[in-house]
Order: sequence, then C-alpha cells, then structure tokens
Amino acid sequence: PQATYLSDYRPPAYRVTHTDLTFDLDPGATRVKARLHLERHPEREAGEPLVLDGEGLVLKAIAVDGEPLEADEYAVGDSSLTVHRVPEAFLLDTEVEIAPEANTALEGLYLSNGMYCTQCEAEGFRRITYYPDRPDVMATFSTTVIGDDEREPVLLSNGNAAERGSLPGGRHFVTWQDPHPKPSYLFALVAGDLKKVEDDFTTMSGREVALQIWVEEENLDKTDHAMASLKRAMRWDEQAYGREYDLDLFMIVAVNDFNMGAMENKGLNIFNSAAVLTHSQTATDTAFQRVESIVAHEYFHNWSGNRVTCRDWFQLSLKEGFTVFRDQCFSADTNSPAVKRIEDVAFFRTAQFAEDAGPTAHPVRPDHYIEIGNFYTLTIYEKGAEVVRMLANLVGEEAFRRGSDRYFERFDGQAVTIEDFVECMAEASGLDLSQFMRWYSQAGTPEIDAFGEYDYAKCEYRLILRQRTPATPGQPHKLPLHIPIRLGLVGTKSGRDLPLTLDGEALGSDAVIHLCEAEQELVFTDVSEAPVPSLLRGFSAPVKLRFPYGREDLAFLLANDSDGFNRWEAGQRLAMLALDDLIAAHRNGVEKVMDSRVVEAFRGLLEGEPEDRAVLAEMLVLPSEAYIAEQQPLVDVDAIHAAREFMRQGLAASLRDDFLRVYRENQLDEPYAPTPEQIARRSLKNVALAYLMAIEDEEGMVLAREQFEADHNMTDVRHALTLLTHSSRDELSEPALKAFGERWAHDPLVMDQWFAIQVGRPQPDVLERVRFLMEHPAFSLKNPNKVRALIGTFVGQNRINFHRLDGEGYRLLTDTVIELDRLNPEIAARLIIPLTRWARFDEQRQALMKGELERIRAEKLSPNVYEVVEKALA
Ligand code: DPP
Ligand code: ZN
Repeated sequence: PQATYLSDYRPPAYRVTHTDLTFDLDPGATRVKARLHLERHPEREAGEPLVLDGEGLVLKAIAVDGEPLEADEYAVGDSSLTVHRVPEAFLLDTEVEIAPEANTALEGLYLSNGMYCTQCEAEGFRRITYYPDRPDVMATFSTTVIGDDEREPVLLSNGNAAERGSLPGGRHFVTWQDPHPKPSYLFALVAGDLKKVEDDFTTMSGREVALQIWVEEENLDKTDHAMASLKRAMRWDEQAYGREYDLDLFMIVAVNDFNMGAMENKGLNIFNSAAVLTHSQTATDTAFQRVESIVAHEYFHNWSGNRVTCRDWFQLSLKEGFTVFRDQCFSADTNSPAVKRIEDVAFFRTAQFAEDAGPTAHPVRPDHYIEIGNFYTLTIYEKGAEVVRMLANLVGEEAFRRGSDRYFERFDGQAVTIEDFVECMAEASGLDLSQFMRWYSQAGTPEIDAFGEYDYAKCEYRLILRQRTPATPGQPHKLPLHIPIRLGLVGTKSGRDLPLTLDGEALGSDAVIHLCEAEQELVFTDVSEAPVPSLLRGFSAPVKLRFPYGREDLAFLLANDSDGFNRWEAGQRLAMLALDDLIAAHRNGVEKVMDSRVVEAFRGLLEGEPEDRAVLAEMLVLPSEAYIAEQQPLVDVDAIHAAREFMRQGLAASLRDDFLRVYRENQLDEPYAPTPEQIARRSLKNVALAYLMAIEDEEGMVLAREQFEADHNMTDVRHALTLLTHSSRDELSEPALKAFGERWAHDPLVMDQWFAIQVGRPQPDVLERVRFLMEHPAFSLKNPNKVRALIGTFVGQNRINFHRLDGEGYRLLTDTVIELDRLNPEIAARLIIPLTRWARFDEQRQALMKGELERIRAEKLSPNVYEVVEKALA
C-alpha cells in the first residue's frame, strides 16, 4: 500500500458544482446513477484527464455530455476511473452496481438489521459511485432514493425532501435537495422500516426547524434524552458561538452496526444506536452523558466541519479537535464543570499519553498516512481539543469568540486548513502564534520538570520550568513548545492563593505563564509566606508535569487548593507516591505497608462536608491501572494490580464505617433522572460500595445484592452486577448474570453491557469465558459494538488477564484480529493497538507480543491493519 503525503497536496483537477444521484435499492444489486456537473479547477491546467475514485463498483454505463463513451475513451482501475479527454466544463453520467448486503466493512452503503445506511467519512463515498472523493470538492446534491413500499417505507437523504411519489411494481421514491455545498464524506442515505419521534426548534432568528429521531419501533421509548440534548445543543451553539441551524429539517437515525460513535452528515446524522438510545432501565448515567455529548458533537459539526470543512484529511483535527473542544465546553456548562474536566483529563492522560508513547504516535496534523481510517485517534480528537483549549486560554474568551466568528464568516462554504483557523485567532488577539503551531506538527507528550524555592529573607519564590519532548517515530529531535501554564501559589499559613507579582507586574492570584523556552526562571516577588505551588491548574496544557512535592504538600493542596481540578490532582499524586512504594515492595517481595497519610486524606474527604459530591466521588477513586502504567518506565502489570488492590483494600478496611455511611446517605428514593445532582449521589454511593466489596464485606455484599434486585435503574443494577461478578462469590453472581442475560436477551445494547461486565472479571478463568461468550448467539464479529464490548473490554480493561504470561490473552486478540480483518478492517486495526505497545513491557511479554504481531503480518492484510502492524514492528 502507498502512503499519501501532506506536502503533495494539489487542488483537484476538476471540481463538481452539482451532484445528482439516483439509487435504486436492492440488497444484492443496488443501481447508482450519478450525474456530475464538472468543471476544470482554475488553478489546474487544461487538458488533464479526469480521474475519479471508486472501489468495488461495477460500471454499467458512462457518458460525457450525454454521449456514451467508447471503450478506449476511459479506463477502469482497481480504485479509479479515468476519462482520458474531457472538456473544460461538462456533465458526466455513470451508472454502477453495488451490493450492500455483502458490505461487512460498514463503509459506503450497507445493510444493518435489514435497513440501508451509509458511512462515507473518510473515504466511503467511493464505494457508492465514481467521484472525486476528497473533502475539498464541495457540491450541492440532489438525491433520489427508490425503494420497496413494504420493506423501505422510509427513504432519507441530506437536505429537504422535495418530491415523493409511487412507482410501478410496489416501489416508491423520494427526492432530496441539499442546497449547501458539501464534500462527499457528508453524504448520507437511510432506507428501511423506521419510526420517528418528532419535535421542533425555533432558531434565534425565528426559523422553524423540524427535529426527527428515526429508530426501529421497539426503541421509540428511548429517544427523549437525545432529543432534549439536541435542543440544548442547538441553543448553546447560538449562545456560545452565534451559530444557527440552516435547514428546515434535522434528522438523527439510530443504527445497530456502526464503526464510529456517530456521523455528522448534513441534516441527516447517523448514530450508532449506543450513542443515541437511552432509558433508565437500559442505560447508565455514563451512557446518558455520552449520548448528550455525542448528540451535541455531531450537531456542532454543522458549522465546525460542514459549513467550514477540511481541505484534506491531514487537517482532520481542524474539525475534530475544535468540535470536541466545543462539546466538552457544552457538557461542562450543562453538568459539573470540575467533574467534566477531571473525567476528560483522566481519560486523556491514560489513553492519549499511551498513544504518544507508542509506535503509532503522530502529530495532531500528521504529514503522511497509508490509511486515513487509522487516524481517527485520540491525538487528532482529544489532543486536538486540548490544543484548541490552550488557544482559548492564551487569547482569552473574548478574542477566542471574535476569532471563531471570523473563521466561520471568512471560510463559510470552503475547505480550509489549520493555519486558516489559527490565523483567525492570531488576528483577533494580536498574539504571535507561530511557535504555537508546533503543537500541530510535533508528536509526543512534552515533559516539564519544575523546581521551586522560597527565599524567606527576600519574600521571593523562584520557580524553574524546563520542558522537553521525547523522541517519537520519525521525529528524533523536538523544539520547545509554547505552553500555557496556569498556576497559583498557595500560602502554607493562610491556605489561600497569594497575590502574584512577576517582574513588577501584578497578575492576580491565578495566572497563565507562557513557557516558550527550553528553560525559564520565574521570580515572584512580595510573596508574604512560604507557598506550595499549584501548577498546571485545570490541566492547562497536555503535558506531564513533575514537581518534587512532598506528601505533606500534596495533602495540603488536596485540602486547600482553590482549583478543584488541582485538588483532585493532588490526591492522585499523593496516591501515586504511595502506590510507587507498594509496587516496589511487591517487586522486591517485601511486605506491603499502607501509607497512613493516604488513609487520613481519604478520611478527611469522607468526613468533611461534601460541597460537590460529584468531585468527591472522583477524588475517592484511585488512579487507574492504565494511568499507573503510564507513569512507570517499564510496566509491571502484576505489581500494579497488586499494589492498587492492596491500597483499595487498606482504605476499605480502615474506613469501612465511613464508606457504609456514605453509601446509606446517598441512597435515592426519587424516580430516576439523569440530573447532575442524582448522578453525583449515585457515583458517590457506588464508589463507596466498590470499596466495601473490595474487602468482600458481608454487609456490602448484602447491599450489592439488594441494589441489583431493587432494579431501580441501570446505573445501580450494572454497578452491583459488576461488583458481584468481579468478586470471588460466584454463587451470588452466577444467578444474577443468568437472570440479567435472559431478561435482556432481546436488547443488543444491554447485552453489550452483559458481555463487558463478565470479561472484566479479574479471575484467571476469564479467558475461557471470553472464548465461550464469543460463541454466544448474541455475539457477532460483524457488529462493532459487540466486538468492542467483549474483546475491547477484555483487552483494554482486564490488564492482568490480557497480559497473562502464557500469552493466551495475546493469542486470543490475534486470532480475533485476523478473522475480523476480512470483515471490517477499520475495527480490526483499532483492536490491535494494545499489542503494538510491546516495548513498554518486560522481555518475556515483549517476545510474546511481537510473536503475535509477526503472526498477523504473515497474513494477507487490509491496508489498515498492515499500516499499524508495520509501525509496530518497525
Ligand atoms: N463521526 C466522527 C465524529 O463525529 C467522524 N466525523 O467525530
Ligand atoms: Zn467529530
């Protein structure tokens, strides 16, 4: 397979001004007629051949300006169609045949549960018809869909429905007009026996918009939350960004088989059912929150992505980073901002840092790829969002809004680059952002070493900051970045933020420092008492920051920092220091001793007045095994697990009565609602229950069983079932699992949870269970949600068993990937990632992991898996 390079970018030779499509649907032989209005691109020379993308298409007819072409006037390749000579402006008609029922890759047009649907981003449209399938070709579309009266009563595409009618033979059609020029990746078609829930929205300028969520009939009762989220998102985008919706109709469709979470097709968002359907009995609080943020994310793309799109796929983070930032801010505004930030950062620092530290590390704007499908990554999305957040913090709220207004106005209807976006921010703020651009081109996680010293005599605090970014594949040398460091100095006597004076300038008590050099020294003057520095508040930059905090300092910050995020962070750091000791003890075979300072810090949290229960719940959770692993030079899977369990049990044993009290105090009698208040109480209660279960406390065990049987809502039921299943008490968990599995056998989204719960078991028998469940009638390798629930959860969250020393965990993953690659390369390439991180483990595991990668490499592979495996073995 060939790589594509950013530096090779050229505008297309021909652009499409209008696209007219007709689909005559049939599972095995759908006919697609396309009439493209083409013209030469003004920047390209006359006389170039027309080369269109196309994969897996059977060409049935081709004509230019109505004249059928002779066989020697065009050529059909594996992935292209070339017309040797074309005029400056012309009509191209093609007709192709495709087979949606044979499409297991879930790109292009495919069938999901008997329903036709499409996924065109990034390069799926070329599996539908011959087309310049690249985002800088933007055209208006009209789409006629012809389907069966009975099987496909509903025929949907982008834009507004302009015409409908019946046809002979029990068929009918609908024609859709989309007046907004769009790239092919935003095309969508859905056809099937769907039911809709309807609502409406009046935009800020008074335009009426019909809102529809289309689902299978049995899911009609699971759309309320998505609809309410959509309306909140529409209002929020008007208020926060001045962006209004621009069609008469906005549709969401839920499909069961979907590679991603959801897709922002113009006016017709297609969602993985897991990202849209919720009900108190079937979805957890986390799922409710995820639905809210994904509905918002896809809606926000209407401006950041659709109206202004990407010039090429190297610019993917232009729309994704910005849109993730937008959805994060939306969720923070609608829920608890501190908790949202904590959750996002906790996830980011495990998953994205791990990506940056592995062989698939890449910049937020990569400079080459083999398969763009492999670049829908945490770096492009989440690090991209962190980069936009840094920009927002550097330029300030008002300039950021002016900059974004400028961006949307200047580039409306265009396909642009990351420079265009940053340039708007630079213009709006007057800030020089040239060094900042390195965030887009340099891969890897910057590391900052900080040292501080208080001079009592001079009342000065001297802070030294040193940055370096480790080498990543293809980038041995890194340059210093422009890093915003938000900080405060917390007085050890007063417990308050001290006023900051730097170079004679008063900065308030919370300031953003621009770290631009490899090393910078800051001298704060008029510091009236010895402080503990609170650094990188709110995680103001996606970096690893080290500071030689003592445990007392951390306990102090945990109790006194005015920044909620950094209070949580202080607790995490304190726990990490104690965990490091326990890991070392485990490795050296000496007795593990619980650090009483951690116990006392937790006691303080549990016995204090909870101002924010949601934050408190987060503070009571120890760093995850994945996060601890990220902090170790060499990952010792077993020691990490043993250390963390030891600490959980130690905390539970010392604070048992507190946990029991917190559990009882946070029981709720009210009917379920996904409100921040209720969610906070449930999290707190469930964290407490998890501690009680960590020591298999008899009373805790009874509470878990009662919570499962009370059947109040899925959050509580799932949590209780998970705790029982992960305990050693199979006599309690087996009947519960059986009852749950039978009750929900008809609901695929609940069965996903049933799979995930079981494969998270720490017991060594889990591997046999994974293999056994892969044969379960509710499991299918063709359904990405099932693969993620069963294999993804096992590999990603059951670290001790995935990394078993007999290599069985690795073998299971490899067997699955090899089989899956023949069905769905995109999902296969994602699933294999944990194996690529072999360099982080001991020699024995390294050898096993590499051996499995070699075994995959020996197969005939998709470009997706090929690219990942090659990087891993390079
Ligand atoms: N569906 C993916 C997203 O919304 C790709 N655009 O991020
Ligand atoms: Zn997106």
